[in-house]
Amino acid sequence: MCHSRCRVAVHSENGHLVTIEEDRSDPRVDSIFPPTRACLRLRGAKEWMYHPNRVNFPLRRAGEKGEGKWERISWEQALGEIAQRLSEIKQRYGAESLVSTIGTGRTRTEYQARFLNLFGTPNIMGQAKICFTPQIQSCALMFGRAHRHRMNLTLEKGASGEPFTKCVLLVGINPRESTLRLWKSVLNGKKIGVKIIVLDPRRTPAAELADIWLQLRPGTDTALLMSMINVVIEEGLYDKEFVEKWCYGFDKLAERAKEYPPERVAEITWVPADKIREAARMYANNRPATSVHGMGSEHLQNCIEAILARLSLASITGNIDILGGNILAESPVDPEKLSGMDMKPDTWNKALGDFPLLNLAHPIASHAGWRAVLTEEPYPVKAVLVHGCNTIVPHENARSHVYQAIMKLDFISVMDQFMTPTAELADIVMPNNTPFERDEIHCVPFKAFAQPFVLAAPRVIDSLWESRSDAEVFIDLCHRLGLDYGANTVTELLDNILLESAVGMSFEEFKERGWYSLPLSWRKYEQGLLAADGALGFNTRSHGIELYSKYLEELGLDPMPVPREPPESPVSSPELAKSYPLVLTTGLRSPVFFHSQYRQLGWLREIHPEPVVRIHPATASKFGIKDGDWVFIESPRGRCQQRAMLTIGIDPRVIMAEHGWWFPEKPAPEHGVWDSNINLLTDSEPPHDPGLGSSPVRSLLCRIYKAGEE
Ligand SMILES: Nc1nc2c(c(=O)[nH]1)N[C@H]1C(S)=C(S)[C@@H](COP(=O)(O)OP(=O)(O)OC[C@H]3O[C@@H](n4cnc5c(=O)[nH]c(N)nc54)[C@H](O)[C@@H]3O)O[C@H]1N2
Ligand SMILES: Nc1nc2c(c(=O)[nH]1)N[C@H]1C(S)=C(S)[C@@H](COP(=O)(O)OP(=O)(O)OC[C@H]3O[C@@H](n4cnc5c(=O)[nH]c(N)nc54)[C@H](O)[C@@H]3O)O[C@H]1N2
Ligand SMILES: [Mo]
Repeated sequence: MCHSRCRVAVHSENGHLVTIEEDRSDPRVDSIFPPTRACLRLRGAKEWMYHPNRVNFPLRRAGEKGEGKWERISWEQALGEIAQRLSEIKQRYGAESLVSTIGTGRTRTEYQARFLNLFGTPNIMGQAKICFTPQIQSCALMFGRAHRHRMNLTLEKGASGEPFTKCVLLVGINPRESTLRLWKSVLNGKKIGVKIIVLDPRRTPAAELADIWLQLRPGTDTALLMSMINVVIEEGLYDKEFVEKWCYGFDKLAERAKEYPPERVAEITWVPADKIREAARMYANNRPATSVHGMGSEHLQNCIEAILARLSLASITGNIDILGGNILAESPVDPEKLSGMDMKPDTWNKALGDFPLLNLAHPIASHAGWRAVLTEEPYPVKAVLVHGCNTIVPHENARSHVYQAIMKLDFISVMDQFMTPTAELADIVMPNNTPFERDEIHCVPFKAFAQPFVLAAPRVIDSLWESRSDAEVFIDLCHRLGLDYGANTVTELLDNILLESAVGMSFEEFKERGWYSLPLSWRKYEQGLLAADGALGFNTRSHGIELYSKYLEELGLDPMPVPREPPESPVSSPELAKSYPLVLTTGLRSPVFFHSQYRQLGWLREIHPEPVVRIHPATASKFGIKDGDWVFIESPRGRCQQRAMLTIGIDPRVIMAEHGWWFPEKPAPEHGVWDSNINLLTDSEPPHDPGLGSSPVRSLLCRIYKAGEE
């Protein structure tokens, strides 16, 4: 019910799902995938599957677009019509005039990419630009390979009785809500004396546990991390031998870091200088240290810098690819086999948006796709296939950009389990089954973001009503369009992928085994296991860790992290700040929701019934707001309402609002999507991260007032 890939056991009886529980069946796997207790979302699984409002049959729009009138049709009609519309549009405008949206990974992304490749369009569109792709690409730039924290392993006691990892740096991540397995490891680590440093503007559960909590101003992560680098270098706390042998560009980085002494950075970030020093010393003196970041530092227009700064800090302290540090990842499955990513260069050259670091394996930026619909530049986009994305909720500038674009399209189909406000705007809606009703394997489909394991997730019951999986739809569409998908059934597809991978068995066999993992290894750079040519070192141009990126330099981008103010902030736009005096950050994860999902499940909704905006009591009293009041939050682009929660856990100059809100119980077709949707306030326009197209949804300006008093 999310993309965490937790390990649980699911039971059925007579074709009905009955229980979901901790999986204790195979102790051999426990150190690789510790069994997880069913999370709150999983406790809503039965209600989700058997919900009376699930979309059970294909539907065709019967009235005007967005009017909410539908007629039931057969799958034959639905897929026949989609195939026909797509061929017409391809003939008239070219294959690239088809765009497909993906949401965050839900195991189907790769099947969609394969279809689009075959159809001839490079335009798979999503939020990857602000979700993990910045991390994937930063790692690729510095190491030529992704790193993954393996804290479940490294926070356990080693043979000597000591934990492998001595210090954990958490940058803009709130694992208790978003990443349960990591949270479990952090709790374990705390018990055995691992030092914890947290960078977060909010007093999160992790900040509560932390030895040092750095409460920074949103959007200033790069400055803070550069200052930690400054201290580590100035005080000689870095790993000289490792730097000399394996890092490229240290002197240049040192020179840049000199510009960010703690006293100067204290003014930028609001974090006292002595705390910055203390954190830098704690991180450097407790080795091995591992670090991880979340969306706090990716949802920024300068996200690549923040991540490069974190990775630079990890590199100069010698914490790369060692047990207890940041381990470089490998994947048992060739991701190109999974997605069929053998796109022709002339197709790829047509990809929308000019962001050189969103490469082949990654989707185009959502705003680039929607802009092409609205402006028909650089070419017209006429059709959109929506799979796994409630687009008018998670995408920036939801109404004047995304909604307007959808209304202008010649054709849009949506596949979902529910009639979301996005599905309500479709020409054709297809009923999607849930993961309990389909055969799947779970692995991470991107080369630079590999995880060493594959999990089997066989179906527990047959698909309910007429629902189908996304993979089935893409295989069928290929047949109708005369394209060779490479498999006629989902089982055949999974067999092909598994047999060609290190797993080496059919899905039938694999599902009995349940999992496969490569053994972990470290210090691969000393063994010639990373560079493509087998040389010692890393898979980069210099064969070193590129603290100074030759590739960024070639692209005309800054080769090293440089702190840049968010485009909208009290510092960069003081005039605007006079009427929008508060810093707004958006998107805290809720344990009962996955983005815009599950709000129709009473079982979960009772726990989190309404959208909440966190406000400091001093700020609230200044604006005449009491705890529990509905307040308008307004930016220069729009406004929405959320309920005030007063907390001293944030700075009085900052407020934090939730994303993902619509109200399935409010009348169709809008379902209240314009009431509390924070993406009415975010911006789809430049400046974006020049390499990735990222937008600053964590750092904007806003004002607030009590609803009814505007
Ligand atoms: N239950 C649940 N789990 C999820 C999801 C979900 O919707 N529900 N979504 C999944 C997805 S797709 C993602 S991407 C992950 C995200 O996982 P996280 O990154 O943990 O997500 P958030 O809680 O949104 O943000 C993390 C922290 O960033 C802080 N923050 C805000 N602004 C800034 C800033 O400028 N700098 C820094 N350093 N911190 C800042 C916030 O206070 C928050 O505590 O969660 C995944 N897990
Ligand atoms: N302001 C702001 N905006 C944000 C964020 C933020 O923090 N702040 N977070 C961003 C991030 S990190 C992310 S990842 C995105 C998330 O954005 P999305 O992943 O697009 O999330 P949802 O809007 O929940 O859309 C998912 C839809 O897919 C449906 N669905 C679930 N499983 C399947 C499936 O297997 N197949 C199909 N066809 N449909 C399925 C669900 O019912 C739901 O309607 O949002 C981004 N937007
Ligand atoms: Mo995400």
